[in-house]
Amino acid sequence: MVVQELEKRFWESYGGASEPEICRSPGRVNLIGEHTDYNGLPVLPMAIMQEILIAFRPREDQRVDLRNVDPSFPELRFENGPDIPASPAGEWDNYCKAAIQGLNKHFQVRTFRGMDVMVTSTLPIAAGLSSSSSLVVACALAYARVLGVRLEDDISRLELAEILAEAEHYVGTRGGGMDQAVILNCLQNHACKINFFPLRVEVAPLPADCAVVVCDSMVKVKKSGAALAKYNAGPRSCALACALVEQQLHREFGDGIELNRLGDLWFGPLCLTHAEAAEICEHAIPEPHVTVADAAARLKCTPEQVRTRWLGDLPEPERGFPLQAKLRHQLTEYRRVETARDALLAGDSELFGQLMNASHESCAKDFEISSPELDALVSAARDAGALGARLTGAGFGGATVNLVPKDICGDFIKQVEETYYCGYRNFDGPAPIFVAHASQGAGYL
Ligand code: NG1
Repeated sequence: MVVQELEKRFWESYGGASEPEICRSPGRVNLIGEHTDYNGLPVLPMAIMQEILIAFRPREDQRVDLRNVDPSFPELRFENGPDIPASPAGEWDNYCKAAIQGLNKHFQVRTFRGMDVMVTSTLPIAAGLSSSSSLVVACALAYARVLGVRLEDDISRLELAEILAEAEHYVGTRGGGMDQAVILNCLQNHACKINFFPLRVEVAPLPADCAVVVCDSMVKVKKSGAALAKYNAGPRSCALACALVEQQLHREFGDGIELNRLGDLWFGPLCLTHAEAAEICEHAIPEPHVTVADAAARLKCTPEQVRTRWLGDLPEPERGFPLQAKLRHQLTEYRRVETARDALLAGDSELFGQLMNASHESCAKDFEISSPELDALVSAARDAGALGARLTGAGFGGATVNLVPKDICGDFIKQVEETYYCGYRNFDGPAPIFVAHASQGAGYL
């Protein structure tokens, strides 16, 4: 139905003789492993049925014409070329520009072709369900077809995911590769455990006795807007923590060792155990807060260099950056993801739920990406019988993900509706809660 409507809207809008092709790209919900991907540490998300669909057709010229069935998205167009200038932050054509520029660079495109695009979506926006990466992937699939590049023959799904993770930095976020990887590689009824550098995906079945329930906190997080700086605080603090850990490694093992990202402690040539990595981190950052001046003194550079190399314009808290807690979240979340994968394989939903709960505490207290609304929603969900409840995605708002025994799912939804939506938010519309079903990866219809 949605597809027919999309085709109809494409014809009405663009006319022409040849039929458009259609591709789909799902959203995703992250079950566990938050803000770890950009450090090269694993994550465990699943793709969901809510999706973006694109009808597209190549054009004879270089123009890319973007229209959306939803009238709140303005019609936009741009010229394809070697260096596509970005639109102001927040414009939705940036996601398509990111995809096209990424593929142009990878395939060293010289003949820049345009396309007509009509978008429709069942994916809530700015709810932590990765609508932005889903749009990037959908646009990339459309443009790949225009270029004559065949998915899986000319480019593997893993390769495309890696290219698009990098390409999405075009919009200004310094995200990792979780979203593009799960959107392209997930399997129906499964979650994906994803490792990075190099990208590897393994699937694990979801518990048969539980439902994955997503609750939107109704606090929008537009990463193209103000939330961008909040999100980037994660990668920036971790980059500085990584530089301090690298210096500790130099002290212990000599100057030759490079630590490009925190994950290299375990996955690089160092291949440390969890206990060894934890000890190095403790020695590297022995106190809770590190000021720019402290960091400069330790890294033997100027405060300006600390800013240019690692922190950018991140505002300095009065007591300094809470790097010790940020690092603790990375170390503990990595172990939780590993155990959560084992719990899935063993069909142990209780354990999986406990790990989700512990992840939320760590995200809230150590990584500081929760909000009063997310905490209230998580606590309402636990009171209503969730085995596990946590924020999902970038944080600061957006959605929570909950593991709920199937036999209490109806009552769970009713109770969360009453406590959070009616009680806490004073909202009397239909509660934005849904049971998420794990979808297969993006592709052509
Ligand atoms: P969402 O929730 O889609 O904004 C972001 C990053 C992920 C990951 C998570 C936090 C992008 C495109 N996505 O996801 O890579 O870091 O936050 O775990 O930046």
